[in-house]
Amino acid sequence: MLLSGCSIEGFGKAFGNFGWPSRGVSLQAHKMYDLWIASVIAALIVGIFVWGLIFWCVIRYRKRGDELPVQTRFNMPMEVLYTVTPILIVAVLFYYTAIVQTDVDKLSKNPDQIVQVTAFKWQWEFDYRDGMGKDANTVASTVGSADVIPLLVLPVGEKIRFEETSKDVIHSFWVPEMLFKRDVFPGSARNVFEATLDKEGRYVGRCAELCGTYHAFMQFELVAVSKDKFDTYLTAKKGGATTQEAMAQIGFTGKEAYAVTTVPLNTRRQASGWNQSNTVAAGK
Ligand SMILES: [Cu+2]
Repeated sequence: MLLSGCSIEGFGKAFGNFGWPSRGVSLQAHKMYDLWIASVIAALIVGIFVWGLIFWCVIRYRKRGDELPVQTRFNMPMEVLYTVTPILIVAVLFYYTAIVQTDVDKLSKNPDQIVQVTAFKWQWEFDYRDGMGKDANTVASTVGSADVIPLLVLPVGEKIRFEETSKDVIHSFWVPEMLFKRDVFPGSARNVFEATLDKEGRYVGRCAELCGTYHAFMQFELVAVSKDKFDTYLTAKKGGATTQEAMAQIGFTGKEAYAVTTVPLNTRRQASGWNQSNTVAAGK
């Protein structure tokens, strides 16, 4: 009866989400979060039960004399218990993990939005596409630079298909608040995943695969907005507006037209650039 007032989310929040940043901002993230918290609860129950048994044994069977008890009593049932119990635990965890993973990896036939994520050393390009696959056309595009963090503006409540490709090495697309990352491969390997955002907001994104000297520069920002705002944004982009001009059209003006969750890292091009005659080598 006491437990009926609890929710997995409430329990997770009370304990700092057990290491996750939040419950996430997509439907897929919520499922992974719930699986994680439920697994922790199961682990705690097993843990408390085992600690109980240990302390009970320590007290109940403490030393009573110098005579050694029989060393093999109950050894067969114990061995069986030691084998069967972990298999059961793993089987249950595997079952729920498989369900959530299948769901997170599920691709639909008709996604509402298709965005191609192109990673390169050391920036991101986001292309809004008119269809699926590498032969579809780009209808609007945003590319980051050393001075401007690229924004990935997407609608909430719609199935978004992310198609990933890299121009050089392996990178990894990661929005911590989506509780999800996926490697971005060069060549013909095209990683695809789908997500449905359900919380408007601005979330930092990063490259999660060490890809070279300026790996840490590979940041972007996911801007989750309402469907109406997204349509306005995309129409403006299609009409030739810059990302910042299009952002202004949906109410993000001034500084808000740029990333708010992160800033470009200092390239120190002037201070430590190569091939410049009047500079000092880095480290001097
Ligand atoms: Cu990278």
